[in-house]
Amino acid sequence: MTLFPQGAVTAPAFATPTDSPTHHAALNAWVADCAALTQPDRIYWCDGSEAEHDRLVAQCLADGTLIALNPKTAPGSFLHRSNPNDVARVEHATFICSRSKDDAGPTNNWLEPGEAKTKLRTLFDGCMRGRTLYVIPYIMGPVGSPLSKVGIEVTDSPYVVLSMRIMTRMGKAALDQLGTDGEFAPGLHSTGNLDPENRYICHFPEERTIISFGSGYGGNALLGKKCFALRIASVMARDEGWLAEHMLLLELTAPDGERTYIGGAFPSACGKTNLAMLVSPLENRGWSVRTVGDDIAWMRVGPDGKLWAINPEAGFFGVVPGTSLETNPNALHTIERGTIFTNVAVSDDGTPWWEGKDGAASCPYDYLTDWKGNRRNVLDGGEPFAHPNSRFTASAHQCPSLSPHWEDFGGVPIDALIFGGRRDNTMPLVLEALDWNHGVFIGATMGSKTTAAASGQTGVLRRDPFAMLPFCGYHMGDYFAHWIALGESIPDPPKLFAVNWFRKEDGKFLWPGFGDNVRALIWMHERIRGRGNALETPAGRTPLAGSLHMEGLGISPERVARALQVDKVEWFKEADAIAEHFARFGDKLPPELAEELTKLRARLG
Ligand code: O2Y
Ligand code: MN
Repeated sequence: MTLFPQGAVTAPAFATPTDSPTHHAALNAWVADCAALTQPDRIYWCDGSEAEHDRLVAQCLADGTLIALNPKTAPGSFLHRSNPNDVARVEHATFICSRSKDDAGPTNNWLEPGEAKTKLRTLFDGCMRGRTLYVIPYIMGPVGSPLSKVGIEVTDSPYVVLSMRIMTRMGKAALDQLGTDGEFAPGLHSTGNLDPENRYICHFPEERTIISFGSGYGGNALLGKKCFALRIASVMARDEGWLAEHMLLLELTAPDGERTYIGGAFPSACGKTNLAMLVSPLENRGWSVRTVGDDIAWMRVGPDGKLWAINPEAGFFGVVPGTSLETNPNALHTIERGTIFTNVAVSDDGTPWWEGKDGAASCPYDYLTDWKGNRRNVLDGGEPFAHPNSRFTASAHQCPSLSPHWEDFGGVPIDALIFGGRRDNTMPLVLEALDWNHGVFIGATMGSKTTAAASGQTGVLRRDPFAMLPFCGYHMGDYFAHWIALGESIPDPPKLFAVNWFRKEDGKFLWPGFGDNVRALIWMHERIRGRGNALETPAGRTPLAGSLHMEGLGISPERVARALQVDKVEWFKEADAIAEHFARFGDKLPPELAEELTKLRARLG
């Protein structure tokens, strides 16, 4: 595999395979190629050991990449401050470099692969001079699982190495899994000089390759996450007949011990991590929720005809602001120790702080150092102290609600998939699809109101099919067709549902959300087993009055009914908006979805 075929590169002496811990010829050749282009002073192959971690942390503390936090209030945790111009994913600088523009589709930025490589070659030329090139072998998925895949990230960022160590199974285990000729997805990353004008997150789907330049932040730099596990993996999944989805995975256990596994697609900022780590208010009645994953699911048909899913990640890269004992106690406990915080505020005694941390209580500090490093009086107002997209990176093992099955080799058997969004109206609290194609129609037409956390205009409805708009590595029309086709090949498919926790009346949320969302999950559990009463509406099936578990819910049955209502006038408008949305996909829109729209209109009368 030659990453930069026009580079005519000669590997420097230190990049010979004899210095590498692997006899994987393609991997050694590729690392040598990267090194010849970027010209680092050193090449370091990460083994994932504790000793390596400690050395890297010491180095990062010494050069200011990390700041140690209070060992009593945040043991083993560190603060990283990113460049203020580099604080989020950059959709405008994210490219799908497929050979044909048509394969990238209307929802992706496209660059011709040769043109992209020419541009990238110039940017990467000598960019690691004076620096260390780290080779990170990593596994997405449980070690040794047939559902796992190996990636290699070459980077010049020790922060990326430390983060990938949390987010993936990294180091020797990955090289062992790869052997001497296993397949891997190559990734090359450099923070470069962090010039936003020279920021490129490029994906070459046919080569399963990722090249990222000019950002050190999250999804742009931790290449195993959005770049590999979604954009590249979605193409692999299309080619190989499986699904790589932007979905949380959770386990719901009933009082009789029966378990239901649910995958959920939600756009960013819709409370996905909160749902994955939900604390059930009905735990004392035997209904509990455990976490399998909070962001990504890889799913395949198993020998029993069901869809089986793994969480390819090993940690959480979650939004910090708003995380409190009230909103997400499991996340709060997860990040009590051993966590890398990025762009949060810090108190004078080195305790990490963010807006919403204290819930209803007021901030206990007089002064805080904000995410940019400025010490300010908390009463001064002004910009938030923690960046709204500040993040925690923490191992899944630290999560108190982690399911014992979260890294089962074969994955967990999926009973239901849910599509959610943040909508003021139209979409009821919970809706069961009439059949597979209707469920795909629901996924394909998902919409969500944009929030401050996303770039662009806020408060407008953005259609985000399957919550994959920024993450699908190929034409979204083909992606819909893949979902339709897969439905026919799953002998025992999951039931499909829509949810909307955010419906409003007079500017106020109708539904309390958070832990009470378990009530919608319980109804799904019942429906899957042929129980739980449903009302047929033109939009799908909703819980019939009395069929939602209401014990301890602090709102009236009338209010619940309004949260569940399917309003025909709203749905007529929705059908028109869907037609407009579908027009984007031209002749790539599967006829089955056009037919679903016709059927919706017919049901509406
Ligand atoms: O801003 C970033 O780089 C992270 S975005 C992100 C991180 C974790 C999980 N999901 C997302 C997302 O945008 O969906
Ligand atoms: Mn996500």
